Amino acid sequence: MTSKVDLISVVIPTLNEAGNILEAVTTIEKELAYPKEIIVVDGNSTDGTIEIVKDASFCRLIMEPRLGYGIALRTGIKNAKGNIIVMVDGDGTYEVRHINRLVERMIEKDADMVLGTRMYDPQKAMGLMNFIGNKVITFVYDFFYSQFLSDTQSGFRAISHEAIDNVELKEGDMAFATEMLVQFAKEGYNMVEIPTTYKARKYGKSKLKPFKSGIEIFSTMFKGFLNADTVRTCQKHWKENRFKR
Ligand SMILES: Nc1nc2c(ncn2[C@@H]2O[C@H](COP(=O)(O)OP(=O)(O)OP(=O)(O)O)[C@@H](O)[C@H]2O)c(=O)[nH]1
Ligand SMILES: [Mg+2]
Repeated sequence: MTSKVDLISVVIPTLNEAGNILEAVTTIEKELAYPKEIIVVDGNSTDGTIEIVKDASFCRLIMEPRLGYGIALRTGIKNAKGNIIVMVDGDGTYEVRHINRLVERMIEKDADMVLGTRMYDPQKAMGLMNFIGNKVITFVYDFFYSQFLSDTQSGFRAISHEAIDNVELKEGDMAFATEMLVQFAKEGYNMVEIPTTYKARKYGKSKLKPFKSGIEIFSTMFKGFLNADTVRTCQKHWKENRFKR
């Protein structure tokens, strides 16, 4: 439960995002209306991302040479001082101007996590294969973990620091985002969504390897409910939380 804001730690993983990162961090610095720290976790970019972040004096740069989206986020979270963590990609695809809405909903709902869902985006900028993959993963996740999320692959989330410290997260790459949802459902943490938009990448390449990530995400979900008690526990938590959403 997060009922007040002391400090928000915005954690942004970057790997070769020189054409995207400055706009993302300056928008967050300007728009986020709460005490904040902006942490960029870079995986040894070679395209000038590091220099851009160093020049943006309001950012804290952490180097994480081990590759992987999950590893970068875990390192950022470990170094975060805020009671709320906002994670977002540094690739310019999320509407970071909506960051206050994530935090406001978190307080309003006393939530443990608020996700920005891209599924009600009128512009429909998400590629068809990513959209279908996301829908299938989300359907399986919601079914087994008793949730009603619409976009489990959203990387734009406000998270209670206390809650995330309380769960074990081991995934090193893209499945990290799903592992977090699995662990939060098991703990009975309250997760809600707000609509946000999705923009096509203007610079650089996606690091998502759909086949490898798909296998890792499905095995993360299946591993999670191998224990029959998990399904029952999640149903019980869902009933307890149903009026909070
Ligand atoms: N530090 C670090 N950051 C990474 C690594 N892999 C990806 N990232 C960053 O994590 C964010 C998400 O990666 P993306 O390549 O956008 O992957 P995605 O969002 O699943 O794919 P798209 O939907 O195509 O954008 C981006 O800001 C990347 O720069 C990594 O190994 N290390
Ligand atoms: Mg992305």
